[in-house]
Amino acid sequence: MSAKEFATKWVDKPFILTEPVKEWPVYRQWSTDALLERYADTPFRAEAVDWPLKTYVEYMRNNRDESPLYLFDRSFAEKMDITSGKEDSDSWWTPECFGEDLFAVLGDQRPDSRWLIVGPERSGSTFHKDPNATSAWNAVLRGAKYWIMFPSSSSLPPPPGVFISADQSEVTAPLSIAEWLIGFHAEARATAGCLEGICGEGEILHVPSGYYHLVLNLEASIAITQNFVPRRRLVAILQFLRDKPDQVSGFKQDVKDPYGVFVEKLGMQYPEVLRESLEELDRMGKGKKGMWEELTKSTANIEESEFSFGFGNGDDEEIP
Ligand SMILES: O=C(O)CCC(=O)C(=O)O
Ligand SMILES: [Fe+2]
Repeated sequence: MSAKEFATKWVDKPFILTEPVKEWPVYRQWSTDALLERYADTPFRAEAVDWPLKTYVEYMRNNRDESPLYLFDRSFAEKMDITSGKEDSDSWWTPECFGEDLFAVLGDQRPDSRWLIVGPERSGSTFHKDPNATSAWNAVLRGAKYWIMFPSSSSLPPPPGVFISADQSEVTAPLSIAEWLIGFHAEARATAGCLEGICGEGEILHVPSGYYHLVLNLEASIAITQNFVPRRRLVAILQFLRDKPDQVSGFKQDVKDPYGVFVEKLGMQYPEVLRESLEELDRMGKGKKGMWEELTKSTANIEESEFSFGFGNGDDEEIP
């Protein structure tokens, strides 16, 4: 897939790419045993605890928990002394089709954006939308993950068994993944908009901004995920940062005004992009048809989907 194809046809659609991850050094090299050889004593974050990898792997191999503790570490690259990029020394990279990540303009002020994820079978993530209206990719290096996803907009209900507060600030999925599957899976699969699939070893899944998703590891898995801001979703991210400051997350304490800082940095590197996006935001605020709708109405997503994603067609619609 080219960057242009992604931007014009796929930016709002989940998909799986089967090739790019197979080139990554971490795909060739990583297994639980290989990681243990090098990082046995390195602590990684697993929910509320920091455990040396050897402790976590022992737990992972021996637990019988219904909802196993999940290793989810945002500082793995620093801890493991590895880097992302296209140099020979780099261990992984973002596939080119995803294009520019506009949060990169924030430099070291960007919010948390990448995680190492390790867990046994039955572990996973309950329904949520990704932070700050960002998009994401999730690359499976070992194991396999089952995904079930739903688009969101203010005119669509949340997935079956999922509840959101009136201001949308809280997504509550009160059940474990197993309980949700027993109680709601059949209903969810029969609900319009439901998408599901298995992302296997060496594959990478695109999570468009605003999509609800639940993820279940079918086998013990090792994955890397990264969140990003594609050009075609910039207005949604700006709107989120501006209008939902209490829900903004992942920024360091000293970034007091994420929206202001992002606008300032974007303006320095991409003045034209910023101007167009702010004009569009302004138009959306006034409830007129705007450029965002113009830009996106030709995408396959809008043509083929019966859903509205709320791109600037009135102030009753809001971008997730
Ligand atoms: O459990 C997983 O691999 C999914 C992770 C995820 O959805 C996230 O990091 O936002
Ligand atoms: Fe997610």
